[in-house]
Amino acid sequence: MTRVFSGIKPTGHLTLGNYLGAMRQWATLDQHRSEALFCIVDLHALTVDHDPARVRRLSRQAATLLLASGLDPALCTVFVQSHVDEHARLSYLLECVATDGEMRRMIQYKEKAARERRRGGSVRLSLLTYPVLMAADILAYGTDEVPVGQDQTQHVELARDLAVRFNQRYGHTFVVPRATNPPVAARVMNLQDPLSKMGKSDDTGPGIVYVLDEPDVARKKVMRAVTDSGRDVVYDREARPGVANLLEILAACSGGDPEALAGAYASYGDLKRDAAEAVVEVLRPVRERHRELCADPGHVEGVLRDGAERARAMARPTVDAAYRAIGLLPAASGAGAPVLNAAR
Ligand code: AQP
Repeated sequence: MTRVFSGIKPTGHLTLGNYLGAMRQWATLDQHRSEALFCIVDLHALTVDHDPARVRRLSRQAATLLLASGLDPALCTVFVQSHVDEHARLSYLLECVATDGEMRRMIQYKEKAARERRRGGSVRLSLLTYPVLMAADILAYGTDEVPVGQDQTQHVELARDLAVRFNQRYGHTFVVPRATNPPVAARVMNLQDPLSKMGKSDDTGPGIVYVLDEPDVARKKVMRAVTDSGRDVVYDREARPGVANLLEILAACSGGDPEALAGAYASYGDLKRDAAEAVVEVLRPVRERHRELCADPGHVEGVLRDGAERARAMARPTVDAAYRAIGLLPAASGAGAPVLNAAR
């Protein structure tokens, strides 16, 4: 059976981009057709300036939202990255396989490092090495497929490269994974700045629809989306990025095709109204289920506890094999363990 792994980082409130680009496909497709693991990758949230209490709160909220979006612990494994030591254990080995140049070429690193510098902050070393930890997240589970939005495709490519390099140098240890993207909305753009991705840790509040936005708030954000100077509704990502973004959002929410939908609209106003309603409707059941789950925090905790146990058992054999393959001496365990020959 295909093994699928993907994760979500508790760096902010989850957005429409996270939902359409990743979470929805995990719930409607991936958990049914594969052996799937979905992870709150909290260690990744420490790569930028963070408030510890907020990371804890957002981690709980992200876990609750994953379940609210339809992930079913009977069908898949939902857990928190820091609860499974194997991720960090493997990450160090992969740092010994990755190169400094590879890390500095990562687009997210360049963008986020520039943003930290603009804010007057310093860039954490972990921001540079985070794609290696992400590779460890993926490779520890023998993952075949990684369903992600387009922004994460480069990091999955790196995981592939590291798997291949490790296998060539030290013997076959890792499955070589590949990224999969959703057919539409693989890159939902900021409604106020349609040339930038809608990101949960961005500063432009009105351009970001959060999964937990009240319907009126979400509606207003879509109605105020920046469009373009033209008047006719055409689907052209290059020339009309604002309108193209609205068409893609509408298509993703209503099941249509952005190009075909463009022909059905005579004005931007009508398109915005329909896109706004479609967004509100697609998020409504998630918000409602989230409210119910918040009333039972013990349930979410139990899911995460069981998930971590299952994940540990799945990751350990591969990570142990990587430790042996790369040349590290296995730890002797208990009475009767072999005595090491000091001469070798
Ligand atoms: N705008 C987006 N459109 C489509 N997919 C998106 N994803 C994120 N933003 C969009 C996908 O959501 C999954 C989880 O993302 P993540 O938490 O790992 O972090 P990210 O990719 O860095 O997303 P953000 O929201 O932009 O976080 P910050 O602001 O902290 O960097 C991934 O599959 C991602 O592709």
